[in-house]
Amino acid sequence: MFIREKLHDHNAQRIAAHERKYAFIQSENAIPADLISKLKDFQIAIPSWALGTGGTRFGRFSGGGEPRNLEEKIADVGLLHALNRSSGAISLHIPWDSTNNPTAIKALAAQHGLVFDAVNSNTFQDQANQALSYKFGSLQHVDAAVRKQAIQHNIEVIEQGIALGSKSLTVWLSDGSCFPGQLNFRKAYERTVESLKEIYGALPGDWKLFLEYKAYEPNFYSTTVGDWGQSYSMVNKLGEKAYTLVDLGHHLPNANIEQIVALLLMEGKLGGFHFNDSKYGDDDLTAGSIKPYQLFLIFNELVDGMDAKGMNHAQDLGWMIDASHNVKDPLEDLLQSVEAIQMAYAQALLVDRKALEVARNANDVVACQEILQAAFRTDVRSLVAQARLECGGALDPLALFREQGIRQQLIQDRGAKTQATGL
Ligand code: AOS
Ligand code: ZN
Ligand code: ZN
Ligand code: ZN
Repeated sequence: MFIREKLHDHNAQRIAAHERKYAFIQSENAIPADLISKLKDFQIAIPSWALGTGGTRFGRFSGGGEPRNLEEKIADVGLLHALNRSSGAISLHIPWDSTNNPTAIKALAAQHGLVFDAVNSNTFQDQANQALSYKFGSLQHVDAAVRKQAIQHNIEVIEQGIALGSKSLTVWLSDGSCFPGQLNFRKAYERTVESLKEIYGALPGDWKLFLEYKAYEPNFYSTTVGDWGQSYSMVNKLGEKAYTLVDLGHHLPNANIEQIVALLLMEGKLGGFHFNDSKYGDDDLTAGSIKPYQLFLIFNELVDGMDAKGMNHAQDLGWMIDASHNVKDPLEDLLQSVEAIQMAYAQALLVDRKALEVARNANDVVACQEILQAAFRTDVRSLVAQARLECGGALDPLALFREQGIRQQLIQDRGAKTQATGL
């Protein structure tokens, strides 16, 4: 469906304007020599569950043309990647995306230039064919048989991931309690760690385990992996392949996420991200749509911390989006998220770190703020567009998506009432 020549025409129409903007930013700023190549290397994995309109407990409104199966989800991510050349990976959720033909699925992904990012397990729902219920938790459950079932599920997810060439498992647990007294916190913690140890034991040598934390929801009194401290203490007990995963929507209001990120990174236990944005809680809105300055400040810590450790920005952490909502075309939304993430990254690469350190050491608070905000207030869209152009992507992916009537074509091919699996 995606037509290469159309991309060529699209870029040809926009190239003169782009070159003006790109020349301007270069004349006005000291752009690090490797900034464009860093942007080109930076890939952001797309979660399979964000390809359909998301739901809330109040309802779900499909926009039509949503992927009906894993093959169509891969095609959607392939489309995004063809447009922006920055979405070269897909993150699957098992059992929503289970396959009994991993070889064919892997080959299909490769045709689109995609690899498989972290695989996600699911012990927060009961599946139709499931023997025991997760109503009162999974890895924390008081009944060893339920824990065993949840452990076994995670091991199966690892096996599916191995077959697809994935290299990490993301565990997010809804385990916790809704009312005071329901749970013995200490025992729930210990049972969870014991269960995680068994899962960890099934990880191949070159894999990572990401343990995601979340303050609340669906449990509203306590969550067993409720904050970065709980996740951090658990991953430390597991071993060197276990890391904490930060989902930007999983904190209590006003948490200083950039500081959390800096410290986890310093401790060598930051594994990766679920990018999204929020006003209130785990809102899963488009990255950068509510608090773009916070996103920039997070990237500022990432660049600083990764450089201090000599880490590879593109490869050494897991970069994923976790978003889902009701009111936008999911593919357009993902294009917006990817661009917002790239812009925050580009701005962080522009920070004059030497000057910042000098200002800090002189306690020149005003200069510190000026240095950070000078980078944040730079319009870096032409830098991100240049990186896309050099990779064979579109100068304006969203515009090309619309010009090509891609959603209309998807509705034609798949139907107006399709609904992708997910929440
Ligand atoms: C849930 O709130 C978490 O963000 C998880 O990452 C979850 O697995 C994902 O949202 C898919 O449901
Ligand atoms: Zn998440
Ligand atoms: Zn979440
Ligand atoms: Zn979220």
